[in-house]
Amino acid sequence: MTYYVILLMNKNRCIRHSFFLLFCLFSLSVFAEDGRRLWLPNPSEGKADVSGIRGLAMDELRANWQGAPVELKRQKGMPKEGYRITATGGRLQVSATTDVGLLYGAYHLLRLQQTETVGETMDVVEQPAYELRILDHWDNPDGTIERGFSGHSIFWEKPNGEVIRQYARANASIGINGAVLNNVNAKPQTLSSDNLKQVKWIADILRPYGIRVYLSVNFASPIRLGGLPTADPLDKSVIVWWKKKVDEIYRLIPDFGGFLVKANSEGEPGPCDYGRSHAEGANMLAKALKPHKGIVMWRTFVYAPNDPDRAKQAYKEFQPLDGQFLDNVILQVKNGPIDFQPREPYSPLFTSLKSTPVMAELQITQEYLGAANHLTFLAPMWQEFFSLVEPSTLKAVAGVANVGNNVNWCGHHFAQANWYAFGRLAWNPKLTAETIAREWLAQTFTNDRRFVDPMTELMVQSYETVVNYMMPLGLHHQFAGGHHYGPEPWYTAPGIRSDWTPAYYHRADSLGLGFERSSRGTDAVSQYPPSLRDLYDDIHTCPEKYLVWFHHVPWDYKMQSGRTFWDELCHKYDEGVRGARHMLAVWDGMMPYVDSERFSEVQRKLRIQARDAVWWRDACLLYFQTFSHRPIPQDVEHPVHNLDEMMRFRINITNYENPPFGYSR
Ligand code: BDP
Repeated sequence: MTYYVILLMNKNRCIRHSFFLLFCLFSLSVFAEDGRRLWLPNPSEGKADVSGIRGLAMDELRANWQGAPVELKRQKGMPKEGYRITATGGRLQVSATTDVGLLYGAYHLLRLQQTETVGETMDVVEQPAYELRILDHWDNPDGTIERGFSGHSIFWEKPNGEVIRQYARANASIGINGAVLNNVNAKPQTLSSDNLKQVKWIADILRPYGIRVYLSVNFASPIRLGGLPTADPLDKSVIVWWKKKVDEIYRLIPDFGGFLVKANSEGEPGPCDYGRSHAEGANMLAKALKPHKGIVMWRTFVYAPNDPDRAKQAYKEFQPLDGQFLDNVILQVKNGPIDFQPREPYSPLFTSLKSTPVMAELQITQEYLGAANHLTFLAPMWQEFFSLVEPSTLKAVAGVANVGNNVNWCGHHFAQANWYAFGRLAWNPKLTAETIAREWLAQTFTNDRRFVDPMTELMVQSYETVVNYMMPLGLHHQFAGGHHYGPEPWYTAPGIRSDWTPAYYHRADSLGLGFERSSRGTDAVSQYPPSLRDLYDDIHTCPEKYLVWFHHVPWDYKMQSGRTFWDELCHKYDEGVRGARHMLAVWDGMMPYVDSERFSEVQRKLRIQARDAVWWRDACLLYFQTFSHRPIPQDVEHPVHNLDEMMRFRINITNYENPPFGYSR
C-alpha cells in the first residue's frame, strides 16, 4: 500500500513523504513491542562520551523521568558502587561517591517509576553484595554461541556499536559490571593482536556503563599463538610470553578485568598436561596480571572418564589445593557438583574452600532447561542455591549469558527475565523470586495487576513445573545423545564414556532407581558439612527433591505422601505436564493485557512446552517402567505414546521448534 501512495505524488512531495514513511517505519521498529526494548524505559541518547558516566545518568533521567527534578550529588564515604535515594518535601536526590553509583541510582529511580512504586518520602540505601557481577558469554570467534539459543554473537558477528551499547545499558540497569566476551572453550586467536583491537573497541563502548571486559583464554596459547614448544607454567619463556601478552592488553585496555580459564576439562589444555597443578597454572597467570590489578577466574569444572562418581571430582581435585592460590585468583565453581542440571544440591566446594576466594557460576542460558522454548524462570533455583550457600562466602557471581542477536535478545520473551533476575540477585541475593518476577513483568509488559498477579505466580511456579516434567526427585542427566533438550534415558553408543550416558546417573534396576552416594555408596555425602552430610546420608531424612541424587531408592519405598516411590515418580511427572498446560491456559487469559506480537509468540512457545512435557513424561515413565514392572497409577494421565515410538523419535536440533508429536489440550 505504501508503494502506491508514493507513486501518486509529485517528485518533491514524493521524496518528503518517503522520508516520512521511512521515519515511521524506523520508529515502529524501534518502539514495536517485539522484545528489543527489554525491561528498559525508552532508549536514551547515551551521551557518556561528552560528560562521563554522570552525564549518562542525567541523560537517562532527562529522557525518562517524569517526576520532580532530581539532584545528582557526589557524596564522600559511601560504598564504591552504592547509592542513596532520598525524597522529602518534594526534593528528590540521588547521592553516591562514584559516578557509577549515581548511574545505578538513576536506574533504580526509573525502576520505581516503571513499577509505580515511587514514594512521597523515601530513603533508600543500596550497595551490591558482590564486587564482581559478571556475565560469561560462550561466544565463539566465528559468531556462533555455545549453548546459545538466541542467534549469534553480538560481539563477534557483524558487531553493531549501538546494539552493544543497548546491551551495556541493560546490564547497568541491573548492576552487572563485567562481561567475559568469549567462550570458556577458548580459541588461541582470542589473544591475537588483531582480535585485541576489537576487544578494545568493545571495552570502550561498555566502559561508560561501568562494565569491564574479561577474556577466556586457552592455556596452550603460548604454543598455538606464540609458537613456543611448551605451555608449561613453570617454563621461563612461557612466563615471559604471558607477561608480554598481558602488558599488550593493558596498553589497549587499561581497566581490563582479567582472564577466565577452563583448564584440563573436557579436552582443553591446562597445567596438568605438564604435571603441574591447577594452582601452579593459575598463579602463573595471576602474577602476570597482578601489576595491572587484573584477576584470574579459574574454573573447577573438571571430571575424568571412568571415575566411580563424577559428582565428587571437582572437590577431590581442588579441595586439597585450598590456600595455594595467589590472592588475585578466584575459583569459579558451578552451582552444583555435576553440570547445571535442572536441580542439583549445591557443590560441596562452596563450603570446603576456606582459604581461597570462590565465586559461583550460574547458567542463565537454558542449556538443560528447555533452551529458548520453555518458560523456566530461574530465580527460584538460584534462591534455593543462595539459601544453602551463605552469600557472604562468595567473592563474586558469574552467569552464563543467554544473549544473542535475535530481535528479542534471548530467544524467548520470558528468557529475558532470567538475565534480569541474574543481575538483581548478583546485586542482592536476598531478593525473592516473587519480587523479581513482579518487577520484571511490570517493566516489561504492564503494571496492571490483572496481569502481574497471575503471571508472577506462573513464573515462580514454572521452575518446579519444569523439574517435575523433566527430572523430579533428584534425577539428573537423562538427556538425549547429541543435545540437552529432550529425554533419552536409554541412550548409549558404542565406546562412549559411561559418564556421558543417562544410565550412569539413573542406575535403574529391578530394585529401584537412583545413584547411591550415601556412606553405603560412593560417600559423596561426606564432602558436605556434618549436619548436611547426616541429613543427606539417611534416606529417611534426605529431602525428597534430592532423593535419587543421593540414594538408590526401592520402587516400593514409602514417600512422605504415603505413596510408593514409583507412584510418586508417576505423580511428579504428571504434575509437571499439568503445570505446563496450566501455564498455557493462564497465558491464554492474558490476551487483553499484552500486545498481539508478544502474546502470540509466547503462546506458540508455551504450546511447544506443553507438548515437550508430555514427551518427557512418556519417555521417562515408559522406560523406567521396564525396570519397576509396576502399573502407572489410575489417577495419573497415562502415556499417550508407547516406548517404541519414543525410542524411534529423533529431534532435529537445528530446529528445536519442531515439536516431536502432535498433542492437543
Ligand atoms: C557443559 C556444556 C559445554 C560447556 C561446559 C563447560 O555442555 O558446552 O563447555 O559445560 O561449562 O554444560 O565448560
